[in-house]
Amino acid sequence: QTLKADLGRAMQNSEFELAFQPIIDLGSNQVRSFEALLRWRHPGQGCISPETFIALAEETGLIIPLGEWVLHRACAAAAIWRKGIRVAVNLSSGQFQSSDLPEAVADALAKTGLAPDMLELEITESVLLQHSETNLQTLKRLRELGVRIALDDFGTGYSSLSYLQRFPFNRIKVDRSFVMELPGHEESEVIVRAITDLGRSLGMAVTAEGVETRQQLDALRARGCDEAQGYFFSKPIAVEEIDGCLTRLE
Ligand code: G
Ligand code: G
Ligand code: MN
Ligand code: NA
Repeated sequence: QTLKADLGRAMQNSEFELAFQPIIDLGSNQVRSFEALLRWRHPGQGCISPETFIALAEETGLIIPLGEWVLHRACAAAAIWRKGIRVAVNLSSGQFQSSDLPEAVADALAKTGLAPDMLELEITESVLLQHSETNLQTLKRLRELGVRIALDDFGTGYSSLSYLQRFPFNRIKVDRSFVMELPGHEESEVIVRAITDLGRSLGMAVTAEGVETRQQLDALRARGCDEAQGYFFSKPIAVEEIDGCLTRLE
C-alpha cells in the first residue's frame, strides 16, 4: 500500500530510469537493437523490478503516463544511435488496451524524430488473449505507423497458433525458460527448433532470450535462431554505457 503511494510520486521525483540490453544478430554478430527495460530507483528500497510495480501502475492508472515516458525516452535514446540500431519497448496490457496507444507512439516518434521502423513494440501472448478483436485493430493501427511488433515470452502464455496467423508480428521472442535448458534437454531443443521453424515459415524473425552460455548460443545458432539476447552478451546497461558496449561486442 505504501509502495502504491510511493509510485504516485515516483514520476515527479524522477525515480524511473531505463536500462538497455543489446540484441545480437547471430548471422553477422552485430548488435541489431537494444531492449529498453524500466527501472524504479526507490529512495528507501533501492531498485524495484517492473514485475513488482507494473501491476500497481495499472491499478492506479499511472501506467499510461509512465508508458508514454518510456516510449519517449526510448525513442529519444535510439534517435542518436548508430544508423540501423533499433530500440524495443515493452507494452503492458493496460497500455495496449488504451485507445490512445497508437497516438502516443506516433507522438513519441514525431517528437524524437526516430524513424518508425527503428521502434519495435513487445507484447506478450496474455495481452492478446484478453481482448482479441480490438487488439487486432490496435496492432493494425500500430503497423500502419510503420513500427514493428514482437510477440514476447513466446511459449509461456496461453499460446494459440491462431494468433500467429491473425496478427502481423515481425518477431517472436522465445522465452528464456526454454533457452535455459539448452543444450542437452531434449524437450527444450525440440521446442526451440519448432518455434524457429514456425517463425521462419511465417516470415517472422526469431530472437532467443536469456542466453547465458556459449553452449546455449551454439545450440540456438544450430537451430537457425536469428538473434539472441542475454547475460552472455551483456546485462541491461545504462544509456551512457551503450557506446562502450557496442565497441566491446563488435
Ligand atoms: O529487466 P527485467 O527484470 O527487469 O524485466 C522484468 C519484466 O518487466 C519483463 O517481463 C519485462 O518485459 C517487463 N518490463 C520491463 N520494462 C518494462 C516497461 O517499460 N514496460 C512494461 N510494461 N514492462 C516492462
Ligand atoms: O519478459 P521480458 O523478456 O521483457 O524480460 C526481460 C527480462 O529478462 C529482464 O528482467 C531482464 O533483466 C532479464 N534477462 C535478460 N537477460 C537475461 C539472462 O541472460 N538471464 C536471466 N536470468 N535473465 C535475463
Ligand atoms: Mn521483453
Ligand atoms: Na521475455
